[in-house]
Amino acid sequence: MTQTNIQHIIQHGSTELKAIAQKVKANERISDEDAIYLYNKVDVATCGVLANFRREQKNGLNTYFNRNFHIEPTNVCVFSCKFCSYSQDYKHKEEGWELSKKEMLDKVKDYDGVPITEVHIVGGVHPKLDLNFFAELLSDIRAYRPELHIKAFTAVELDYMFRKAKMTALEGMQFLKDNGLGSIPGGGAEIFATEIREKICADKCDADRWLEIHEATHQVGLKSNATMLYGHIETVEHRVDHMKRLRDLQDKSGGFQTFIPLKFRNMDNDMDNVIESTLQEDLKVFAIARIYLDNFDHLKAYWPMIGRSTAQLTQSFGVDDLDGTIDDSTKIYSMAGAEEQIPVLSTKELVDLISQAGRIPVERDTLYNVI
Ligand code: V47
Ligand code: SF4
Repeated sequence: MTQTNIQHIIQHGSTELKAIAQKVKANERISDEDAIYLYNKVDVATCGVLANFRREQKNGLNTYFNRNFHIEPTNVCVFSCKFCSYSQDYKHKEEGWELSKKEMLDKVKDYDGVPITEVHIVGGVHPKLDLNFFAELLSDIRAYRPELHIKAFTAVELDYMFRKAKMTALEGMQFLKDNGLGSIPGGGAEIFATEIREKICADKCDADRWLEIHEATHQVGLKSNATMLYGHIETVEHRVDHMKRLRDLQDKSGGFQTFIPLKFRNMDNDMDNVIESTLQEDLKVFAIARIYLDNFDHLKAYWPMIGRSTAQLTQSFGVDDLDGTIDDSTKIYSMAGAEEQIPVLSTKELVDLISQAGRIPVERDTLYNVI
């Protein structure tokens, strides 16, 4: 079916579209101009056909999920990203929370006997919680449940910890790895272009530093993910530039596992005047990412943010990963107006959701080993 569809595009598309479709069919890389052409001139359904072809080349009919839970150590944050509905600055700490190491370890203990494989730890950048605090947290979790994979800390949190500890990115990553860190999530990337960062997240680490920390992560032998916050004030050129920088680093270091487009939500933040993207645009973002990022094995739709039915639909637009079963502590999205206000899906519900969309549910661990 996908063969027939792509052949149809090759026969009947515009000259530019034919050339793009031929590249996809031959498993070749598309250019930045090709990606911009797809955004500006090609309808969402056609982008979907091309993305699905690439998805099935890479992952067949499999859609991956994992069993994980989240810990958010604090929502106190020294930075002031305009899109963030979640952080409290340090002066207004009474509105914020801050968990002790014991409280976080107790959250891990709550999952005793539950077959989870990953804990995902991300939060605000607290001025008092330093590298040693988090290294101790990692080693406490590792000592308590050694087989649990710890995916923790965005490059933004790591940048702050390493600067305060006066360590290079490489030293810091090695230190955290030695203490039990298993991989790092993809947050904090937003949109790399300086002119956009200056407007939406001026005070946190810039693109070069984000990329440096991910490169160091890969150099010490750990994997990471990459995100892109889209659907606010960026242009399609900014999106392509963002993906280009990721694709270039991936060529060099090879440690990215998954790309995760994050749809901007406008509730209760300083960008509540920005209209959210349409479903068509969301699907195009996924599809073009799948086509463009030929050296990323996986494309993830984070279902708590976009909702269950859109998550089902994205599987026909390049997505092969729906993240996991997640408990309700993922406040960064619910506070910004995510579809799923209490994001809990049992493994059976997630499996059914994937099967209903005509895909094969495959449970994975963080490193995509099949369970
Ligand atoms: O960097 C904050 C985003 C990210 C809003 O690696 C918002 O597996 C939309 O990166 N609307 C942090 N998005 C979370 C993150 C993540 C999530 C799931 C899986 C993984 C992974 C990583 O949340 C931030 C920012 O881009 N965010 N506010 C908002 N209003
Ligand atoms: Fe802080 Fe992250 Fe929110 Fe930015 S997005 S203000 S770094 S918690």
